Amino acid sequence: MGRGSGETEMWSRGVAGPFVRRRPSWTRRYSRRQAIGLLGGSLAGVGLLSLGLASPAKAANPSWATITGPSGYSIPQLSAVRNGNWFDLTLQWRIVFQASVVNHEFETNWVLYEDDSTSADDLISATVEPHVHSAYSPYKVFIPSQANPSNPREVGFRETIIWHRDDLDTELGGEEIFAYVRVGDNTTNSGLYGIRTTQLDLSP
Ligand SMILES: [Ca+2]
Ligand SMILES: [Ca+2]
Repeated sequence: MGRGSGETEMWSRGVAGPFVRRRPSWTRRYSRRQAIGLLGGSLAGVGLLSLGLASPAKAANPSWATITGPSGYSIPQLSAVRNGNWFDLTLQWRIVFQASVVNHEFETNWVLYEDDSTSADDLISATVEPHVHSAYSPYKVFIPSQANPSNPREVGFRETIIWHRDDLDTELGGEEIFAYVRVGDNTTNSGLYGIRTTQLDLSP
């Protein structure tokens, strides 16, 4: 799975700048999926485990790279454009590598979640035809010195994938949508490290 309708392009930009974190919502809400019995907390927990983020040590930048945002942003940026019942979710991220690893092979992708303060976060797969796909975007495999020969320490990504409003609507009230951007060094079999993106407040 995971093909989706995403488009990928590689690009590079300048230095990152300041980022203002949104205030979290403290409003208690009940999961729509829990209410109608489709998805319990245990399933969401499986998603977290398979993400490899159950281990806190991995929910961070590795020593050999920094996952950052596009030009002007210090963390990956998630944005949405609504088209009727569908949302185009776009993720922009950039990975800044240590000079010693620019000839290694890496993989990167992202995974979409809905923040839930009262149970495990919901992993959001796309189940509505014709854009059925995994919550995990397809892996992009690359070698920095080949992906960006003029500046191999920085490789940028931009990807747009479609979700239906019914999949994004995981609870009563609005949704706190975010993603983890993940990177792993295939040359050293480092495992995956993940950085959380900005949060989108949607009302799908
Ligand atoms: Ca929530
Ligand atoms: Ca909702």
